[in-house]
Amino acid sequence: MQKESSKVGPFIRTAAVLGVLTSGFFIRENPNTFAQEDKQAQSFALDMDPDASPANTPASLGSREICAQIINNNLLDADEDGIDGVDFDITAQNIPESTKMIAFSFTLDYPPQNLIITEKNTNGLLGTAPDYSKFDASLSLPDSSGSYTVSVADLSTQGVSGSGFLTRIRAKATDNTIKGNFALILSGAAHIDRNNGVWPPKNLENSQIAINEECGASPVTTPPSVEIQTPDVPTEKPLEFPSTGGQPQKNVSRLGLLSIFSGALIIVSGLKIIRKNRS
Ligand SMILES: [Ca+2]
Ligand SMILES: [Ca+2]
Repeated sequence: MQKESSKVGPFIRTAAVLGVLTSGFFIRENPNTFAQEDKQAQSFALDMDPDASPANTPASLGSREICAQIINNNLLDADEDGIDGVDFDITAQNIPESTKMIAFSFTLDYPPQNLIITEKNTNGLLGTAPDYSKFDASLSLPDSSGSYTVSVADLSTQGVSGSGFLTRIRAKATDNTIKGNFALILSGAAHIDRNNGVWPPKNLENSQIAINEECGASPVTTPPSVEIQTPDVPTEKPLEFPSTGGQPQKNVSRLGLLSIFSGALIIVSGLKIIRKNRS
């Protein structure tokens, strides 16, 4: 991302900042004023077993499992998909046709003393868009920070609606796991439409990982830095950037998309910081 940003220069960074300021204004001044029923995804959710029948696919969702168990014993057992590791999905439900997705972003908070994120697959719902051309601005892997941000855009910008998995993640046990049930928490989640609109889902649905004990065997430990709350109020109207005029376009330029995406990333990052400061 830094490499791409350096190409687009100060103009784009200015546009991104304008986007943040515009978004912040509407979020503060117009909470819940505008009907958004047909603009937001129904949910972004964590599903701890993507393969349980019916399985999740890029364009459909099966059952949702809220917990998976790892037994850290160097054997393939419990709910593991690899030795002492599990695969889980971040899914999107009902992205509306009126705000077809050209990019998405979210942050996953997880217990760093227990898990390390080693792999991800972002060829989910966004990958079903016509002429999909992936631009992946996610943090690098492996990640052991306890907070991992995924951000992916489709440079073809034709958009996609519906339901499916957004990202499939492989997480493995660390060498120093602590027994217990631990929360996995989504924040800073949104999809971005072809008109530059940034739309948080109506609901965020979290999950848990059980380490060396059964799911539900003890109360869930939540990371102290994370405050669980309802999603942020969406922007009142599409963000407007000088490079695109804020109007729907059949072929948004690469430069324009990068400006949109940069602005959106800063927005969701800023909202996350605001939430953490409140807690
Ligand atoms: Ca499932
Ligand atoms: Ca094991």
